[in-house]
Amino acid sequence: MQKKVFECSIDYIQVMDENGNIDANLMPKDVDDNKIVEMYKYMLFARNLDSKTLSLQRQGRADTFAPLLGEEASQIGVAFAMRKDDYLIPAFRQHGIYLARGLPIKSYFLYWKGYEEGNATAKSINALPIIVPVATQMPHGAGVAFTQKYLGRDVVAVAYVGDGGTSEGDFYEAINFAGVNKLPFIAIIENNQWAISIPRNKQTAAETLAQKAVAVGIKGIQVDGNDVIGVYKVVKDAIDNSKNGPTVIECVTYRMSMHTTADDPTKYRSDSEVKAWAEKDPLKRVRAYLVKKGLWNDDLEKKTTEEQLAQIDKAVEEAETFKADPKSMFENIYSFMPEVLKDEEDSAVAANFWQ
Ligand SMILES: Cc1ncc(C[n+]2csc(CCOP(=O)(O)OP(=O)(O)O)c2C)c(N)n1
Ligand SMILES: [Mg+2]
Repeated sequence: MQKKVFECSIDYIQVMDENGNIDANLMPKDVDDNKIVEMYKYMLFARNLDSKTLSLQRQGRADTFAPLLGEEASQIGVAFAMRKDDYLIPAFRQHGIYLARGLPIKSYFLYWKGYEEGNATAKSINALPIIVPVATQMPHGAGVAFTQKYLGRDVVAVAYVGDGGTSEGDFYEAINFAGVNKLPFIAIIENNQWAISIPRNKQTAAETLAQKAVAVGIKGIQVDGNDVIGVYKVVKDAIDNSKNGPTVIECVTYRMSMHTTADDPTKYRSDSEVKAWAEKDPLKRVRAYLVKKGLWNDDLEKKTTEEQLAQIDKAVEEAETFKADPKSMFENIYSFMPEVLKDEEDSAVAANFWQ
């Protein structure tokens, strides 16, 4: 006897195409033109924050960081769909969603200047700190979701991972655990086509990354990650369905810039590839839509950018004049302070070495 015991397929969603045309059948009911303007402003803000951080890094005023250029929709769409009490578990390239969730910009700069105080504020927006070890945040995210379910709260944990991160055991373990326990967990795969210099096609033989969800018995869906409304829609649907269990959402996007400021992408990818993706720029299509409707123009773009840059400059100034409490580097490691660490703290204080 032979029979088919399982079959599957993965849907791809796009609500707004590259030219700013909307598929009315898929348009979420709660998205109107005002909301689209707000989404656009946040995408612009994320882009401005990104370019300012890059310029500071080049001047030696910020540490190395991972730019988000090109990935704005995969973050702002999620931010707009999430509710206030939902938890955000980022990786290391998610400053756009941090910004839209209300993280003070000063905190973001403090982090990239090497001060842990910058990370601590994430708590105030129900977010975990920036997490650099690839995919280790995923089991934490599943744990957060488990806690929320255990406490009977209607709260979802939304965790980010890169295309490269989906090859890590941590990713699989997290979605497997979330599936078994039907957790309110959403895994956002920010598939930007590259894991440093490893292209997506060297990452896995699987045709989509979303289908990894199928192996653990949960829902997987692919979305145009450069379409902010599409991203909003799939995340909103996943939140609405979170009482029934988790969802894996693959946002198909592109890292337009370098992996980090320590990387030179021209060494491993072609200009033509970058140019082709520039056509799919997440801001370009929304701007085209809004301009066509008379809701946006060059003057508004200039004025909004100036206002955003002024806010960013103020935050930079605050971060640059920040006086850290040196003891904080000893105090936030363990829930109690072991003797050996206390000795180190005492001798550092005695030597006054940070002066
Ligand atoms: C466990 C671990 N291995 C290796 C690294 C070095 N590393 C940092 S980012 C990165 C690639 C991540 O690619 P992806 O998951 O696609 O995320 P992206 O950087 O594209 O956002 C690697 C290998 C790390 N930080 N942690
Ligand atoms: Mg990647």
